[in-house]
Amino acid sequence: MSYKHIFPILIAGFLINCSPKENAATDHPQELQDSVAPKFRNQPLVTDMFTADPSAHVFQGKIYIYPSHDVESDVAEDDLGSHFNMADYHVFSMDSPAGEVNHHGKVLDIADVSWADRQMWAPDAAEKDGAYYLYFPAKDKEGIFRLGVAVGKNPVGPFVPMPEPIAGSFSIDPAVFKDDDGQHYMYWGGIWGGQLQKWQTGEYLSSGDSPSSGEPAANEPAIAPKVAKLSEDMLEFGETPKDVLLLDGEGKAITAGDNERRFFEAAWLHKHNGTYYFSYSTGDTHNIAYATGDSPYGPFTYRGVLLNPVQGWTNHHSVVQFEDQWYVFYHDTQLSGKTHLRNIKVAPLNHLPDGTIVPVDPMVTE
Ligand code: FUB
Repeated sequence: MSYKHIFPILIAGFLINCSPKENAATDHPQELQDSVAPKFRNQPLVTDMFTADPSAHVFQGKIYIYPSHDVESDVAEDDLGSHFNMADYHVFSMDSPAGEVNHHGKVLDIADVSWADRQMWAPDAAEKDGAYYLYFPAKDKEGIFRLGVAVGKNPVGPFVPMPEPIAGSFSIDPAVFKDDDGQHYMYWGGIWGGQLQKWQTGEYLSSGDSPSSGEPAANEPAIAPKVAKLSEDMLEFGETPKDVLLLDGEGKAITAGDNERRFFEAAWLHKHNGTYYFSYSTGDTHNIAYATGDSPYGPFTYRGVLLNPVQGWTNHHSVVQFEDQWYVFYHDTQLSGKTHLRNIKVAPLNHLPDGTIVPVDPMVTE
């Protein structure tokens, strides 16, 4: 991903891009500045630290959130997201989406993960038979992203990491879906800084320094995210990973040049009324898009945008049902204005009778 160049963000972008005369914010009275400043529809859930990539689940009747823990570090900003240099995970819970947010503290530190070297990116969690599993990406000592798993006795950890990454794992952003029959599936992958394009032969191939080098030609099928059943013990892939096929409305593969719709990172799966919804970030076009299918393996047909671009380059979400209402958890950069220092938020999400989703607009535009 190219996290260096902050997306010219909605109305904030308007301010930045204005002519000097229009942009003379200090010349304007406060009311006028307020009228053109970004208006956030929702407020940060956590304000005393930076949090991102919120994976939310209902365990034991409560909402648990597993986010990335964004930090400032001495690593220089680059187009591969090296400055997203996170080193631990914290867990949060809420009795309801409108309730107080409880911080359960640090549950895993990179110092305790023997194989991991840096960049603990977007995690997820799952429950099976009363045990809890925290899945996370990190770069190994060779600078290659792998997926790790850590095990806990309750949703708030602490989590004890396995000594090796999941065998055969690669790239970033693991998301775990439990189907109605109890089978867990992992979805993952991310192009550019997430390295998925380097694995197209099944082996890691350095594809050059540009974040997008190694991508197919614009008219070829886009790089596919991955899916695999998890093993019975939740610690391994239970099968050879498969491609998740994303199709357009005519049954054709979405192409690499279709930046508004092609997969970039941040996979998530939820099931509503028997339909599987695969949602994901389109990266450099900043949408959270969704596609539907009849099987957890897909193929999934593109249906639209679930969450419009947020303030900040990255867009990353999770979708969860609490009681009778669905919610989208997401992040933006309201607190910092910096693309690598994000804050998590939540908004209601609504499915229509025809199976489409009403897009959530994170900004108030009217
Ligand atoms: O938080 C680091 C990375 O930023 C995540 O892994 C991506 O999905 C993006 O949100």
